[in-house]
Amino acid sequence: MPAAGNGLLDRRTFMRGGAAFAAAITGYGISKNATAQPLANDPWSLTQGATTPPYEQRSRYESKVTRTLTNPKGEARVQNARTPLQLSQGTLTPNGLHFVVAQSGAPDIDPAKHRLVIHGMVKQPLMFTLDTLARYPTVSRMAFIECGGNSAPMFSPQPIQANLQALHGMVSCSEWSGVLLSTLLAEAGVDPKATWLIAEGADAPTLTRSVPLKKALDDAMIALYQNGERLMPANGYPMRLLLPGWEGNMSIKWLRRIFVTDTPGMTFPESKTYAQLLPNGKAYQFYFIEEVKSFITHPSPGHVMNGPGYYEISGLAYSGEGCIKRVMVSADGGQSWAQAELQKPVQDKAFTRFRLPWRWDGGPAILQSRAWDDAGNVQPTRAEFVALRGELKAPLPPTAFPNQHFNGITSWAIDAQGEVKHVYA
Ligand SMILES: Nc1nc2c(c(=O)[nH]1)N[C@H]1C(S)=C(S)[C@@H](COP(=O)(O)O)O[C@H]1N2
Ligand SMILES: [Mo]
Repeated sequence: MPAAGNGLLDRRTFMRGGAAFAAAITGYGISKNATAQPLANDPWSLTQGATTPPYEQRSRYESKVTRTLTNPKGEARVQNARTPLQLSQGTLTPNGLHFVVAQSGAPDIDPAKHRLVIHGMVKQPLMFTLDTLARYPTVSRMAFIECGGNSAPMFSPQPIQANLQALHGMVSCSEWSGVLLSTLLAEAGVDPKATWLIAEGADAPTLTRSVPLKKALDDAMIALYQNGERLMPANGYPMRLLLPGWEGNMSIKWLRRIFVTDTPGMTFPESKTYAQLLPNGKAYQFYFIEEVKSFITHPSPGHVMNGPGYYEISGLAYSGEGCIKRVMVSADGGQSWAQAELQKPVQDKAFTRFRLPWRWDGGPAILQSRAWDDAGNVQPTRAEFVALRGELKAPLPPTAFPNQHFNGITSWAIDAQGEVKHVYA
């Protein structure tokens, strides 16, 4: 039941269990003493446990599972927090671990005083409070948010030795609930000549971005809840714009204004920070979509392989243009590929978890994943990506943002000692 070279196993026969499964997995759960000896009573089994608090905190043994911060003292410049994807499972990012980009910190907004206005080329300008928004039909959906600068270290000419969190940790996925922007725009009555809107946040630098009206009327949401509770302060409390699948900076947090117009704003951040530089010295002025992408989260740099034998290769795939259709995995640096199992449900513009059984023989291996979406896009190899979009001349620290929108294949090399390293293959 090998499915490809270097120990990749067929997911269908493997998942069914039976003799093949037993042969691969034997030994991990077996103890000679399991039946012979009663379990010892540890102290925690002998006394009353902790009191249930009104709001639960996770186990103190998990306290090292945290975001990494670029500006931990909150100096007057941008703050980034990266999600520990190598320590997570499934497809949903806990609110406390969602990545953050905040140009000047999280404003301490009093929800009772916050207002959202919609004006400009509309029949009827509107102003909303949190309470009035609650009267409108609510929708919920899974959606990833990815910073256009996520994976920027991959532009380095040599592979930067860093963990997944440093390389790809500026993407997270949540269930968002709120009101579709199209519902509010319908009430405002958009002028048929309008083509853009300009969204503005209530934080100090009032980050503004131009959004094509077409996207606003498609699946844009005024998000009020994140994984069932109100938004986290740093993720836009009490309301944010959510543009599923588009570069994160357009999903304006602490949203207070939507100005409907017939021309893009050409605001400072969209001409300076958020234009995609190309090798020929030109730039894409508006570059919205986070393209189809995947990476292996387990194993990944920092994980220690515990001797040869069975492992599950698992990772995340997503596309800003639709649903993930297929993920292929290689254990021999791209010479042969096997199809991974996709965790259901596979949702539009959301994380999809993929898994594949692997028998590591203890020798060198190069693990890669490659994703396809249902809009017909395929994730490029790094070489293909770099040929089109360029790379840097010199390596930069992993926290730099030299360029944006990297979606090429990521490669992890495993050596005979079981160390996992970032390589270009
Ligand atoms: N008002 C406002 N909105 C903002 C930002 C900001 O600094 N201020 N940062 C943007 C950037 S660059 C990104 S990538 C996303 C990140 O969303 P998150 O912090 O909830 O992950 O928010 C965007 N919205
Ligand atoms: Mo961003």
